[in-house]
Amino acid sequence: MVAYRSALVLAGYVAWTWIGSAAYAAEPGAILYCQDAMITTPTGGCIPPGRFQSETQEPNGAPGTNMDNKLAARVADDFVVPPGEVWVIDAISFFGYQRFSSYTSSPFTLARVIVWDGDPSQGSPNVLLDVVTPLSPANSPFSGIFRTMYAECSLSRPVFELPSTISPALTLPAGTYWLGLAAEGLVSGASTTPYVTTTGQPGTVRGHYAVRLWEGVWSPVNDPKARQDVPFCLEGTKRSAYGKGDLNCDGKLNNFDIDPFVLALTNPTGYAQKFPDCDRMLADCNGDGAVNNFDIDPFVKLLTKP
Ligand SMILES: [Ca+2]
Ligand SMILES: [Ca+2]
Ligand SMILES: [Ca+2]
Repeated sequence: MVAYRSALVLAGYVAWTWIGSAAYAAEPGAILYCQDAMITTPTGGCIPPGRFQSETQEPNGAPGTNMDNKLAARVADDFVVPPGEVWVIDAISFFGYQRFSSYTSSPFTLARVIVWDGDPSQGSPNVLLDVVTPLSPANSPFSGIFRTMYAECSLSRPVFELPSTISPALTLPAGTYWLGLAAEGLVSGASTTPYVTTTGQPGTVRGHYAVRLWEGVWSPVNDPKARQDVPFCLEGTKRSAYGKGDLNCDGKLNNFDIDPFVLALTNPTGYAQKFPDCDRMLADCNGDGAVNNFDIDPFVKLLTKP
C-alpha cells in the first residue's frame, strides 16, 4: 500500500527529520527506511504560501541528476537491513522533477525501481527486483517542494513523489542492498532526481554515496563539489529473523535460551545491551504483544515440545 507523503510534507516541516521516519511514525503503512530530507527553506521568499524550497547548498553547482529511463540512465543508492531483521518491502517511493513542468499536474508517466544485492557500479550484483509502474497526475502527487539553486528564486523544478507498489512484496534478509531509480515523463529524457539536502551541508550522505549510470558508465553522484545521496523511502513490515523463544538469536531453541529469556523478562535494558541484534519481543511466547510472566509457561512449552 502506497502512502503518499505530500500531505505530511505540508503538515509538518518541523517534524521532518533527515531520515524522515519520525514524521511518518503515525502512518498505517510502516516506513522501513526513509532518506527524503530535502527542505532547506520553509515557506517564504518567492515560494507560494504553504510550499517549501529545497535549495542546493554552497558551493554546489547542480540541483540534481538525470535518471531518465528513456536514456537508460539510473541512479542507485544503498540501504541496510540490520542484523536480526527481515524486511518485507511492499512499496517504494522516490522523487523527481522535469524542469519547467507545472506543479499542479505531475508530468511523470513511469517509475522504475530496481533492487540489487550489491553496488551496481562495482561488478555485477544480482537483480532482486525490477518493477515498472505507470504514473499519472493521479498517483504522482506534488511533494510541495520546489528545487532551486542556492539563492535562486524559481518555481521551475517542482518535485513530485513517484510511488511504486511492490506486489508480490520483496523479502530481504539482513544485508546491504542498492536501490536503482529511473523515471519517464511528458518531456522525453528530462526526468531528474534532486539530492538529499540539509541546510549548511554541501553533501548529505548516509552509508555509501549514490552512484549513477549515464551513457553506459557508472560513476559517483557528485555535485560535482561533493558526493550526494538521492531521496527515497521504503515501506512494508519488518520481522525478526529468529523464531519465538530464540532469545540468544543463534537460530536454535534450546536451554541456552533460558537465561536470555529471564533477562528479557526482568531487565529489558540489560537484554538490549547483551543481545543488541536480537528482538526482546521474541520472548512474547503467548503472542499478546507484551513480554511478562504470562509468557513463562508458553516459553517452557516451546522449549520442551517434542
Ligand atoms: Ca547512501
Ligand atoms: Ca537460541
Ligand atoms: Ca506475552
